[in-house]
Amino acid sequence: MNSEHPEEQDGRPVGRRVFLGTLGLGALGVLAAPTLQRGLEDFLGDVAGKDPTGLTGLLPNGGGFRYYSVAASVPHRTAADYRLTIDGLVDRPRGYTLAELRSLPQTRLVKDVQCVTGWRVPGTPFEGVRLSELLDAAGVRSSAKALRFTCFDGTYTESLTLDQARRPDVLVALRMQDKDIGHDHGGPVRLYVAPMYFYKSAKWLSGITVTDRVKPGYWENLGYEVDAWVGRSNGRTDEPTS
Ligand SMILES: Nc1nc2c(c(=O)[nH]1)N[C@H]1C(S)=C(S)[C@@H](COP(=O)(O)O)O[C@H]1N2
Ligand SMILES: [Mo]
Repeated sequence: MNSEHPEEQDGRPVGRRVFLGTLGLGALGVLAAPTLQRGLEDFLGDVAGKDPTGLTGLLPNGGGFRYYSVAASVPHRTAADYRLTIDGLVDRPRGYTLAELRSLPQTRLVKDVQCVTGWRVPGTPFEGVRLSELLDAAGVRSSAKALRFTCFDGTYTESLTLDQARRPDVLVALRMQDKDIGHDHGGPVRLYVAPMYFYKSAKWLSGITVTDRVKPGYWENLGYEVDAWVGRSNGRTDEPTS
């Protein structure tokens, strides 16, 4: 067993809490997908960790990424019908089309992607609009403390504190791996929270609501940390490589 896979360590409290929480939901789709996926992921994780030759590029979802969705099916959105709404404790709530987001200044980051289950994709380029820029444009009120993110899969949610959201390495991402983000990776727009585990990077992003307190997101309600700093949360002790 690979010690990079914290969920496999017997008695690890977070993993067990997550597993029981998932069972408690009784939703077969939610339980089945990750469970069936795990065996393959262990294999892929080992390959990604030990074989630098690019073998993972030949596997489904090449480049080392695993496909994740807690929703059984997700509608497709294009430039014609995509909207991102910013509302809540702001002076100027509004919706953005994809063209409007593309017309704003774009920031490019190249960092490692790290899933909490152990797999990692080093040096992945993401590009998009700094979340801080959208917040400034919306005029965040003084009573605001946090953000709640919603997705057009209808199920997934995420959260950040306002301080976290204002970091320069947090993007509303339009491009990943130097391509427009495709549907499977959460396109046309996903969140990208570079310093945190990849579950914070909500796919199919459709709503940002400014709130007066943190409302834990989907995985956080099932036991994962709200402050998901890579290497400093979820029981991991290793440090990120960049
Ligand atoms: N809407 C949505 N966003 C999501 C998820 C999800 O299930 N639904 N899974 C999260 C997790 S746990 C990971 S590791 C990444 C996976 O992104 P990928 O499918 O592009 O590899 O998306 C994150 N964002
Ligand atoms: Mo993940």
